[in-house]
Amino acid sequence: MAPSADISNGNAPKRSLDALIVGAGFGGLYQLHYLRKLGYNVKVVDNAGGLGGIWWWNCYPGARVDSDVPMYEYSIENLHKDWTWSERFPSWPELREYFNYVDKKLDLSKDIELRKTVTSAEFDVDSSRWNVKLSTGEAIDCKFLVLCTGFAAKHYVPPFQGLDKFKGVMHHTAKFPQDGLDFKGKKVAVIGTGASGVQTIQEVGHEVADLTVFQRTPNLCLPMNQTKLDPKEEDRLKENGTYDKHFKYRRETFAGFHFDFNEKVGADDTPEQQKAFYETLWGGGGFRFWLATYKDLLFDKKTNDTAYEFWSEKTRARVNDPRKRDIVAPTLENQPHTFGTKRPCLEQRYYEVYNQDNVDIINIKENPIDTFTEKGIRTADGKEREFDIIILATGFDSVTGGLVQIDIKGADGVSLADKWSKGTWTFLGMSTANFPNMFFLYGPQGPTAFANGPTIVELQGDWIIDAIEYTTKNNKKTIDPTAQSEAGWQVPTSFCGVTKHVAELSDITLFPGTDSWYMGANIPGKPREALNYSGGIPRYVRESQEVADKGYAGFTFD
Ligand code: N01
Repeated sequence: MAPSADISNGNAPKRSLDALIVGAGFGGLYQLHYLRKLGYNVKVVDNAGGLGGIWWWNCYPGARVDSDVPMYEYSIENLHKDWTWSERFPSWPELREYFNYVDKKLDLSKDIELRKTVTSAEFDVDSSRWNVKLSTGEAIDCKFLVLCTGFAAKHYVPPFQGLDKFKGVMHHTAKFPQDGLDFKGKKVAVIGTGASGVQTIQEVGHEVADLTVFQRTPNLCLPMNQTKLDPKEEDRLKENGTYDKHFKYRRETFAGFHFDFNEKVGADDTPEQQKAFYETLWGGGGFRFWLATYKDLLFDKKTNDTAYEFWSEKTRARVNDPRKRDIVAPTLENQPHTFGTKRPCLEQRYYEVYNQDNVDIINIKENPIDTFTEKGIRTADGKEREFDIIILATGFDSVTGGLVQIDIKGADGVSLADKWSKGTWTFLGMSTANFPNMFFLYGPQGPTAFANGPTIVELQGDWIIDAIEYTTKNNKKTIDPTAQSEAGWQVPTSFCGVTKHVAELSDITLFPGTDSWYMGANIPGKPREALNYSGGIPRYVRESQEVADKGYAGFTFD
């Protein structure tokens, strides 16, 4: 369909599209490629200055992905054949290069518009189309709106007292300067010890004059076991079908990796056997100690305790100073939360950083931040520390924040933000009632945070593309889930064979006992709820496919 000559409110020409995709990360590019192949007139818009979604924004020192090669890449169009990673866990610059490679291979850029923010989208009942406005003043009307904004599109800055008083350099990790920062010889503070904080700390610790970490909750980090990859060996693995095998298998595992939970529960093994099993997982590196361990790790506190104790002993042995050791790696008696119910992150030399004399850590649960000052940060004990640079590694309004920050109004004129203000409602984690022809992936009530990104992006991506095709081929103007289907969005667990709703399912795990972004608990005032589908990818795919196979049961068509 050619652009129409209508004039929008901003006096810019109003364009008509079959589909507008928001976000140029893994999800958005996948949608663009396949919808375009099917003949749709489609564009991607993204507020970033380049491709890669979160990997355009996440350019803080040491940022790299926690999924090992070849998990964090597309499995489509033989893209892997002509691409070689240099490290087992790729860094952000290499991830960006990968996106540029994919762009060239699939000729994507001609349909991608960067540095444009979608500010609003309103469904027009008369035309059955979405009216979308961009930050540039442009307007677009489209039949389908596909939100590929990821789970971390809205960063979070806590309302610290005096925040605007600080005269030094201050950045959030997700808004880091694209041309970097010189940390050499500087007095630096890092607030937050999630994945972003841990990676920043271990990267800058050796070059700063002085580093102070403000930690509220210890991160139960796992060894990354980073290695350089040999291109010849990678070629061999591609040629002998290993990559293809991994790509197939990742669709069949709970979390979309090339490993899966063990068939055993913790109680099946003696303490000695447990220890030997844990050693193997630990040595394997990556998320194996989390997502390839006993299948009741996230259900049974007793099993969980054995994992925590193993982690604690391993980690405490690496930190020399007893005070710092107790802060970063508490013993089981003082454990901050059950293991794995808050996202562990992978580290390379994180714990050794605390053995440096120029690095200190403050437990802000005991000694909270009182106020930011012109020169630094004052804590509750009255001590003011001076800094040249403060890094806020304080996370995101995760999963829902990136969606509801866009002013999206559905068929009944109610905004998505209002609809989800007291809790999130979706069908299959990809659609929500009264927002016809609108789909989202890697969002709430899908496997999102419990899944390797590219795996679930391809699976949900295919489902959404099929739903769009079904609607189009059947000459329907709209597809919209019913309120009943979203109310009944069942989330059975593959562990216990019990069928429960999202919240009920979550209640049988150890997740609700932990304050984490998985539960929306990191943002003051945000409803506390299970934001992710915890039944695992195979079950999720089966259920979504059943809906499609039954002619999109649970959806209405107009
Ligand atoms: O954010 P986080 P992140 N006062 O929410 C602390 C993915 N990711 O950007 O734990 C003081 O995990 C907060 O403390 P607490 C990955 O999925 C992946 O690090 O709430 N501190 C916490 O320590 C990850 O899980 C990669 O008590 C405050 C930190 O800030 C997700 O993104 C790399 C505070 C926030 O940690 C988010 O990671 C980066 C306050 N008021 C990100 N508020 C890789 O793949 C919050 N904090 C490697």
